[in-house]
Amino acid sequence: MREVKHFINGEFVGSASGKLFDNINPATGQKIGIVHEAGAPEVDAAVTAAQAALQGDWGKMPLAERADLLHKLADGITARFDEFLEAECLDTGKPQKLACHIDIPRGAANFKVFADVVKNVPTESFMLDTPDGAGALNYSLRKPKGVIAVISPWNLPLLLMTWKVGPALACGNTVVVKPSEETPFTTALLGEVMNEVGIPKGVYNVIHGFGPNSAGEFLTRHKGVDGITFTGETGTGSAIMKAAADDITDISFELGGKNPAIVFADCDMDKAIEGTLRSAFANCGQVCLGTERVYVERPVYDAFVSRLKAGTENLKLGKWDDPETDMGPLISQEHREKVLSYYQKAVDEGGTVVTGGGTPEMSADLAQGAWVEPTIWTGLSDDAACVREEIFGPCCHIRPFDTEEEAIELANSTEYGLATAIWTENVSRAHRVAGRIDAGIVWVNSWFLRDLRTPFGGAKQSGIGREGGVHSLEFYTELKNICIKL
Ligand code: NAD
Ligand code: 6OD
Repeated sequence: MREVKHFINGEFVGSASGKLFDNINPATGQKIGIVHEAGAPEVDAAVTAAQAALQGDWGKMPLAERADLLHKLADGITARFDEFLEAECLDTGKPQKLACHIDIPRGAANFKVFADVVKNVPTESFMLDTPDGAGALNYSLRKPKGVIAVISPWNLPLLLMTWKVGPALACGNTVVVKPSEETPFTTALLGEVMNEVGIPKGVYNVIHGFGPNSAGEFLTRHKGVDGITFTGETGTGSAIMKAAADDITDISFELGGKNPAIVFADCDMDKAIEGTLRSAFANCGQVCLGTERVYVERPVYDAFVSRLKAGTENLKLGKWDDPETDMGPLISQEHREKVLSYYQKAVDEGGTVVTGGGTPEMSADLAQGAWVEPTIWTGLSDDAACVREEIFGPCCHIRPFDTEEEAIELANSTEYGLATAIWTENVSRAHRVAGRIDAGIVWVNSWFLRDLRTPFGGAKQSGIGREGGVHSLEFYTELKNICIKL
């Protein structure tokens, strides 16, 4: 049984109130830890420590030294790879097959990539003519924004948290992180590595708890916070935006999606099936970039449905440490209820269940877990709830289309705009269609293939701003122009 405390000013501390909550393994339903819940005093202590660190060694540290430390931090995560892997898999139930290729390596890489980006980004300069002929030189400097509040979700806990902490620290900021209440382990473990590699006290702080009227809300409303970067549901983004409005605090949001895949008849069907199996079912469908709507050109529609069904029925559900496991449980019983309510709605709305649609039989030790079957539907109307609303479970709806124009219209007919996958071997079509999709990311013949130098974020209700590569600097630094009259 783990006890998870806050990490404030380089030390693990409990809550003054003594408030605790349970941490549950979603695969078994068993309690695996107790977590301290932060109240306003702990949030205040964390923000104060982060402010002080900006004035101390961290604020004065040369960039090259800071970047070296972030490389050491990444190496420190890798050195404790198995501990991070186990912690992440116990918290989420996700299979090690996934976490050891995505969550943990990316958790480390996020520090190295941004340390290198920050060292190599130039700023602009302009010469201005002046009436006296002497001119003026303008140049820009990037300064850290200050204390960054990082609020992260449970689906890829370490990856998504470090995706924000990496650039924040690389730019010289300090952070207060509020991980999801469902997945506190790896964020806490990272505190140990921060101390091991010598990151100064107060640079990385963690407070645990919930959202409304708890650690999350206290943090977003704290006057010492200079920027809020958030990944999570669109509705939560709206609540945080309201909290941020009071002090005009800057925000960066990565929110929900209802992502389409478009499968053209000229695709390589093997690639399209393999890619869609991953995009619909990886992480038990709990990836914001995941595919929940699949549009397939009519000549290959039947073949696609039947091959995706066969692939889905081959997925092995099981324990995280079984190397054969393809899919774990959902994150919680509460989320399971939500996903199962959509499974019911699909039937009520006249959909055909191609496969799945219910709960699987699991062995006795997993019987209390948050398991659902990977599910495919056909035959739903375009305005059905399961076609419009983000479910965030292992399910997708497949619908035929006849023309490229129709496919683009269907793909764009959503209030979200995060990601789209296009499957075609026709290179002209790939460019043409990709250019017309209203989303932050379009993959052609792939999915979740990430180059961390590229802009990442969502259009419409899927987010505000872009992070990744130099784009992260727009949020994590304050750009200052200096004008020198010569
Ligand atoms: P969530 O919005 O419920 O919670 C995210 C975080 O916000 C948690 O730490 C939570 O405690 C906190 N929170 C909740 N209410 C808050 C409030 N009022 N004030 C401050 N903090 C608050 O999201 P989730 O259920 O953890 O994650 C799933 C969602 O995240 C899905 O909608 C998914 O699409 C989205 N997501 C988006 C991206 C992206 O890059 N666009 C990535 C991953 C997940
Ligand atoms: O790969 C990333 O950088 C990233 N932010 C992925 C988001 C996945 C959402 O679940």
